[in-house]
Amino acid sequence: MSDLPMVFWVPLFLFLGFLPAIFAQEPAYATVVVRGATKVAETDDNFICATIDWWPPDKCNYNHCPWGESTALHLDLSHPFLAKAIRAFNRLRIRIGGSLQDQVVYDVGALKYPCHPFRKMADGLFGFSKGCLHMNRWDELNDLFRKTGAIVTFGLNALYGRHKIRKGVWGGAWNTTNARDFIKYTISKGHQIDSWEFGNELSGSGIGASIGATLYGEDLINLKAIINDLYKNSHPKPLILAPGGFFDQQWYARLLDVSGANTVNVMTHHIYNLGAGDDPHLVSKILDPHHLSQIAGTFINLQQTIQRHGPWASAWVGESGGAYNNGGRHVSNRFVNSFWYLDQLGMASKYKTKVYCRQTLIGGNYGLLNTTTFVPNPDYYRQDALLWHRLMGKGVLAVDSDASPFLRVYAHCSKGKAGITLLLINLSNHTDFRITVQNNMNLNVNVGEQRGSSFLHGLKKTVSWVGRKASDETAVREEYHLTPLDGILRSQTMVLNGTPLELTENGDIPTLDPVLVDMKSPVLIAPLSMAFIAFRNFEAPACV
Ligand SMILES: *[C@@H]1O[C@H](CO)[C@@H](O)[C@H](O)[C@H]1NC(C)=O
Ligand SMILES: *[C@@H]1O[C@H](CO)[C@@H](O)[C@H](O)[C@H]1NC(C)=O
Ligand SMILES: *[C@@H]1O[C@H](CO)[C@@H](O)[C@H](O)[C@H]1NC(C)=O
Ligand SMILES: CC(=O)N[C@H]1CO[C@H](CO)[C@@H](O)[C@@H]1O
Repeated sequence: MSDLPMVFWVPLFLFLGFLPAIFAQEPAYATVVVRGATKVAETDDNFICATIDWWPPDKCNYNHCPWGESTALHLDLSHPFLAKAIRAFNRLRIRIGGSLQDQVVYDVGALKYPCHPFRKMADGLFGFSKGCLHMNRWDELNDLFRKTGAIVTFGLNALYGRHKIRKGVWGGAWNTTNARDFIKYTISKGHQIDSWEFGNELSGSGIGASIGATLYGEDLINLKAIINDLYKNSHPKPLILAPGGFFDQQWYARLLDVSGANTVNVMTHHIYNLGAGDDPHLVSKILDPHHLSQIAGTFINLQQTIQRHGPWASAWVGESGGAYNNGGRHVSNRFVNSFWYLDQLGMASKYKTKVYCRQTLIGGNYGLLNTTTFVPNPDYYRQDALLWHRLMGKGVLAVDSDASPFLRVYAHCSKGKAGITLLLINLSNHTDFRITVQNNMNLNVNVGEQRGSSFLHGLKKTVSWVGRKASDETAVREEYHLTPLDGILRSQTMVLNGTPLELTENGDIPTLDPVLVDMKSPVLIAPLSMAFIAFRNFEAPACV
């Protein structure tokens, strides 16, 4: 290394610094082949979405009450970090919904209830009374959304006017009056709503309450008529989403059959594939490729159901928090959760999901922002949230790899520029992957290091290259490596290319800069790390 000029010492040091385990580990060589002509799916322009829930501060599980003042009725909308965090996405989707949404009444029109927040009620659904949304609070929420460019989905109260007919099953007609008055008010105020969702977790056997698919389908025909009437002068009209529950093949099929062509625009489903928030095995499930892949079956079955029963509809993940009952304490808001979240984003988009809503933007243990300080947790920056949003375009490409299942690989068209971006997730705790990336159209895009040649040699080439010709964008690729601070999986601080990500003194989101690496060197992925790798000059006709 002594022959390197001074100018190269800094990048070399950084490069070594963010791959701490590199000399200690056995490398594994792998080849990743991207099929640049084959688009397997396309997401919405705004794929990343986060939720705001309705839980009151006294919602507790496992002797812990992690919501605080973080939900739709309580959230401090004037907190400067909140607006900055939303605005940084330059169009974050926000879905307002959750378990209590079907017990929300809107303080508008002929409402007969006094406007009280949720209160503990032993025999209430989920242990709470009805709760009420004041219209001035609704206006304030919309002011925040307008000034931050958020794209809003709002979940309507599908239990309004119904009653319990037997344990866990609700019946009777949905009383449309309150929702209609609310939508009318919303339009009169000029609040822009991208989509109205009907009900929360009432599908199949339901969570707390369920409704038969036939009745639900009929309600959706009524809701469609209301939307068409109230928005008769608007083009396009807001979308209708349903049912915002757990996928149940028969129930979803029936819903599409009964509601009929073009009634439901989006079939939403929820994912909590890590189990209960107090499961002591959350971390091992997150790092287990077999466990992560199990949910693929749900994505595939949902696609088939839509193909057969409602090809006019698309699929969104309307809510997904990993672990249910508020998420896992010291897990869902830590670095390690990003392995799950990033992988979910990759898998969901590969299986034709248009939008993915993370539970939550703020609140519970799974918030992207800290509930009390509003400082971003690791997942906010992760692949999933901000980096994904900035780097991954909507075209999803076919990709093959000969690596072990512990290396997870996803390929997208780059966002807003030429070429492709790979997401690589290394779930192994001891294997460095050295990856040669190839284009099946042009098998020598990245020649990579010859197997067996020394890593230092490759590194030296890489570093000196950056120094000499960094302006030639086509001969370098951009790499964003994500690791936990001090190598601690449960760290709350995410490290990007060796630099811990922290808000600036003004509470602004830090810049997320790549390192530039010579195209000819292999891609190195350290154990238990993730990386986005952007290639500019990658011939991908599917992306044009
Ligand atoms: C529906 O709810 C409204 C109040 O929002 C109430 O005035 C009306 O009587 C209800 N309709 C039925 C059929 O219960
Ligand atoms: C939020 O941040 C505070 C201050 O850093 C910390 O003490 C607290 O544990 C964080 N909350 C969560 C749920 O991580
Ligand atoms: C990797 O994980 C296994 C099982 O979880 C553990 O036994 C082993 O010590 C770990 N290796 C390293 C290098 O951390
Ligand atoms: C090929 C490989 O690296 N396999 C290892 C991946 O990591 C897991 C757990 O960290 C090991 O059990 C595998 O042997």
